[in-house]
Amino acid sequence: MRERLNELLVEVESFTAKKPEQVEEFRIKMLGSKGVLKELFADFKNVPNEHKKEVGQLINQVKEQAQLKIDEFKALFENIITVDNTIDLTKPGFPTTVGSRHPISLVKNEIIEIFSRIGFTVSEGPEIEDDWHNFSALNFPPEHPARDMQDTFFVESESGEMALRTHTSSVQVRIMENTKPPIRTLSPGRVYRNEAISARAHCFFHQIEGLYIAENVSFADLKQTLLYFAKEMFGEQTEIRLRPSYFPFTEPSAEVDVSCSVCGGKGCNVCKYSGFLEILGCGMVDPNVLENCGIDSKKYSGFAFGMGVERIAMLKYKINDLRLFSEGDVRFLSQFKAAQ
Ligand code: 2NM
Repeated sequence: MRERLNELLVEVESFTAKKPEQVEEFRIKMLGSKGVLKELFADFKNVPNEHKKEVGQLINQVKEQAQLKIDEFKALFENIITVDNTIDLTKPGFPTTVGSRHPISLVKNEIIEIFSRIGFTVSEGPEIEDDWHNFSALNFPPEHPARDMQDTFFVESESGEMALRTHTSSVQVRIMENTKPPIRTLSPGRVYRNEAISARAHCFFHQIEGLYIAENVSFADLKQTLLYFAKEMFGEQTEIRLRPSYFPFTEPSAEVDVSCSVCGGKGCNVCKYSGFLEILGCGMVDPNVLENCGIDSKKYSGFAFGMGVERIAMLKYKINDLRLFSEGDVRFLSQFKAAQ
């Protein structure tokens, strides 16, 4: 009988249930009116007197343990948390899965960090703009062919025709209108262009534009600032190259290339054997733009630059399709650094 009781004790202690039915089955088997314990109590009279005490204690132990198990699983299935000293409340919880930062955010934050070290602040503005802030103030006259450079999404509104901003220079117009120089600011944000979506083009992307306006700001200041940025972003060995270009809001204007960080400028398939990669556009702010925004162009001068965040992220992480940035595919996104 003692052997049978010890076996039962092991059975009770190892009992687990996945469904309430299993708990009921167990209760009937152990404590029911035709259950195992009923049988054992009935047999108890046959136990020799000298063993009665020991066997009696064992039977009670099996009964109590079985009842505890039943209570425990009943509580579990009814979602009741029983506080007893068999639960360690100081145990750490199950970890939740933490998401990762989007590569656009990672690169944007890195660029902001680099420029903040030389005194640039961050300014933001609306994504739906009027003609003045997106075009006219920036030296795009009504019929200027430069308006065709950017296929714009127009929006009808009660206050007239509005547009989804085609660049974040519109934010800088607002800053210039409201701030007395010196101005040193960075405008990150989403911009929109009416383009067919492909691996190389999208109808929206992210830009960071920089603006520095003070007395005696020169093209040399612009070049040195961009060289500092290129070295911080792509490594100390990085060189920059400026090519003449055209933008309506800057004169002179330039396109900036950095030496290819993959081949060190020797030529490879990433830089198409040119040794250089185009990363941004820049120039000296056109005096017309300064005057449009109420800044005295005889006293002040400034430089501005703009870059596509996707383009920098593609170079940095060797991504070959723009669409990956906006499709939300977790297989792509989870490869980037976890959020803190
Ligand atoms: C670029 C290239 C060159 C630019 C100009 C201005 C402003 F507001 F000062 F006129 N902001 N950003 C600029 C200049 C942007 O992006 C490729």
